[in-house]
Amino acid sequence: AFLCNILAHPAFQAGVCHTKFIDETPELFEFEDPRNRATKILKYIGDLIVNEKEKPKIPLEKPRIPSAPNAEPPKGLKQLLDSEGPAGFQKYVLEQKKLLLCDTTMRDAHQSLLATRVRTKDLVSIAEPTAHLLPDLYSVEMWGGATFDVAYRFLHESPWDRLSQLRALIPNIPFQMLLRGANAVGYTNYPDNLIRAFIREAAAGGIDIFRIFDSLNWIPGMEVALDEVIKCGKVAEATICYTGDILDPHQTKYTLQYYVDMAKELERRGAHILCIKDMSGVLKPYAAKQLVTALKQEIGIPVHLHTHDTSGNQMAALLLAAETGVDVVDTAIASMSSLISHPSLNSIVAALQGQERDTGIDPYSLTPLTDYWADVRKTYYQFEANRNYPDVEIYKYQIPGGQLTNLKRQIESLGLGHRFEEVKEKYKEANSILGDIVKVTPSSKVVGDLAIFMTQNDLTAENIVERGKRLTFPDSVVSYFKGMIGQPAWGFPEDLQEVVLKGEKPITCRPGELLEPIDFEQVKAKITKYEKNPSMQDLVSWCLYPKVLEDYCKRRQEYGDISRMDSHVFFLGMEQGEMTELSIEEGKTLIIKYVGLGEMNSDGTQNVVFELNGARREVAVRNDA
Ligand code: 3PY
Ligand code: ZN
Repeated sequence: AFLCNILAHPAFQAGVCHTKFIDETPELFEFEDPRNRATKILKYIGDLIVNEKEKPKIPLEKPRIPSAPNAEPPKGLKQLLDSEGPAGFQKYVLEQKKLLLCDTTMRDAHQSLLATRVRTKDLVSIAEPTAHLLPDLYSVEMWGGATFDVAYRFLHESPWDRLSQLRALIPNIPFQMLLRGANAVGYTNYPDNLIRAFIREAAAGGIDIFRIFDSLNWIPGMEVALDEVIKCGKVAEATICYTGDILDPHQTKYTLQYYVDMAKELERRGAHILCIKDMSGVLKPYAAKQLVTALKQEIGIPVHLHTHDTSGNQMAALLLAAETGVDVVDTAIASMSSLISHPSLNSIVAALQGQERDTGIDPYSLTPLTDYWADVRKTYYQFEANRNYPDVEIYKYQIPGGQLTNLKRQIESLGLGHRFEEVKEKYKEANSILGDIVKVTPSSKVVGDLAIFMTQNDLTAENIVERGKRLTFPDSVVSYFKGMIGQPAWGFPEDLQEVVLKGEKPITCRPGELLEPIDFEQVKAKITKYEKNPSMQDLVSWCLYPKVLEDYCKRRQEYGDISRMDSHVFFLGMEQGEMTELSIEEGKTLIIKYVGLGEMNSDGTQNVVFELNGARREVAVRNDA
């Protein structure tokens, strides 16, 4: 353990230790007794056993993990990108006849279908097979969006560890992340130096392609991120968020011309790739054809299409886009695809076999990945969005895939579950009151929060300005009207703005121009209570969400590192008589058997009896039931 501490010490890793390093670094001698670590882990499981009511309703078998050949995976576009840089990469993508694919299974697919809950352990288990079976992918989207804070908040693990573990196992496929422009991977604008630091750390950690968007399609909100990604020598995939319907003759705002103008501006600002981000799945197939045709005529950089299959129409959209020359499309492994996720990778590969845009991938070679994800998905059944049929109502409501599930949970937690249909109608109404804005994180949260607020307070488009004078609006709505997430293309509705802000003055510039730069040394001082030598990655995460990080650190002190625990144990605890294995470090594995519940103690705790590597162990946990 002492050696581990030396090897893990940031100073050692940075190569700045000297001959007195050991004498002058007392924390190297502070290693935890494995017995203590095991107790913390048993407490975590014991707590779930005593207090978690949601027990598995289906027998859970271990997922079938395909074995990967004992050899390096074939070289892929990651090698081309590293040797030729973004310009060479861009050229390759443009000159390709094949339709290139991004596999979103490790990020957006589970963000949409499973409330973002897939743990690093389950991603790592399939990483090597993915590298071997899909070496020709344009990218694997495996980071960013909501996965970053969910990892800390609900999975008790660090997204930076996820990045480094996956990077080591998938050395051949470019890694892609979703970055919300000046909102980074959060829900509000951050100071410029934090955005830059985040991007530098992500690039150094292994992200190759940054998909950058602004939740109001406001280009100044993407400016700093775009600049920093280009400076880091990585691929800047600048994004237009698709809203409305270009085929609608009454559309006056989100017209074909609006998107073409935005794309041209992004190209002018140095984007390497243009992404059409159809986060709600409202880009109808013939609109995709029209949009891609226009963009391929008007801009010279590759076009990447991202869409959700909520309506069931999006395989058609991808095929029409492929026919009109789209360069890359987003897809997910079949067992994690379709509905509010993305069209199936396996299906498009099969559809294009022998055709002009043949992807070169054998659809039957993907069965091991499909089986694995089908198995793993069962472990997450409690997070399933359970939307099991295509729904064209999405065209009417325009609610992004991930938000649809969240919104339902949010209103259920407010006791308004029975009024979901009403909230959906209010979402539409709230959007039009706000001036028909782009709806994607975090602007979609503004619309969602306003919709719930309107439902709770019986507000309508007609009475909101009058009645709103006496009401305090949700924080996200106030922040929106202050200009803190950027400026909507057609301005704020002034009467409502006045009512919401109650005398406060809104800003019209980039929030980053006004926010104080972060003093990282000062932040460091706050974290050392939990982490003696915080890395820049730790500091950046702390600045993005201080409260979430503090809770994460506290839980880490309480339970230790539980990231290697099997997922069904992590979420549900254990059944009586069940055994599980957990590796806590190289060569040290705990074999845990849950024996049964023990005595209630006078302090309100209850004993839980385990066998740990064959020996009886009891831990006392608080009984909150
Ligand atoms: C995110 O910002 O997390 C999204 O996936 C938006 O579509
Ligand atoms: Zn998406």
